[in-house]
Amino acid sequence: MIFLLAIFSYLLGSIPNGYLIGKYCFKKDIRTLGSGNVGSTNVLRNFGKGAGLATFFLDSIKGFLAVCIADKVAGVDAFAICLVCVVLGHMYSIFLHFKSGKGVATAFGAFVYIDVKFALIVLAVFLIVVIIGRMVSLGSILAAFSAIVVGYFYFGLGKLYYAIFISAAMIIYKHRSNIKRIKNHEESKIF
Ligand code: NKO
Repeated sequence: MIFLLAIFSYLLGSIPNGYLIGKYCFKKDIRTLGSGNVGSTNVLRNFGKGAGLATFFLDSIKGFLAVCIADKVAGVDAFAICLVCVVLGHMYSIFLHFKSGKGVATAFGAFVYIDVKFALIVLAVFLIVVIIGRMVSLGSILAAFSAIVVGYFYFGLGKLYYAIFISAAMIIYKHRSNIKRIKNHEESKIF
């Protein structure tokens, strides 16, 4: 059962909302624009607020739904695994030749289901960094880092924490081109 839920989560995560919105609403391939990322920041950058918000909402829903369904069907062990799978699906989509998003909105949606207070702490870190640093990527990287630190104190060592750790570490890894740009003072400032 857990295996089926994991596959389902990966496929759900693979749905490339940002790419689909670009293709069907704007007749453009988001992967060829801006940072080339299919995430909501790049969609907002290129197609405006409505498209960016829709992408954020739909990408978050994928994370929320994957852990919610896994929890209802099979409990905490399943939803820890499905958290990693839905984020992996978003990052390495089977529909986009395994090159897609950075996992931020999808992990956030899953965090909201797992624990709203924990999600709000991570969101606060994201917002503070974005307001001060004026870079969404830096906000995402430090929010992911905060999830690793805060998650340890909040949930303690266990399957759920390991899943949060792996998801957040993957998010940071997926931002490596952003990290290079930040170091070279070349990262785009809002947005
Ligand atoms: O195009 O490379 P880019 O500059 O687009 O994009 C960098 C960006 C990629 O991520 C996204 C999704 C942005 C979502 C923004 C709203 C997020 C609000 C919640 C943040 C909570 C962070 C959770 C971290 C989970 C470990 O970074």
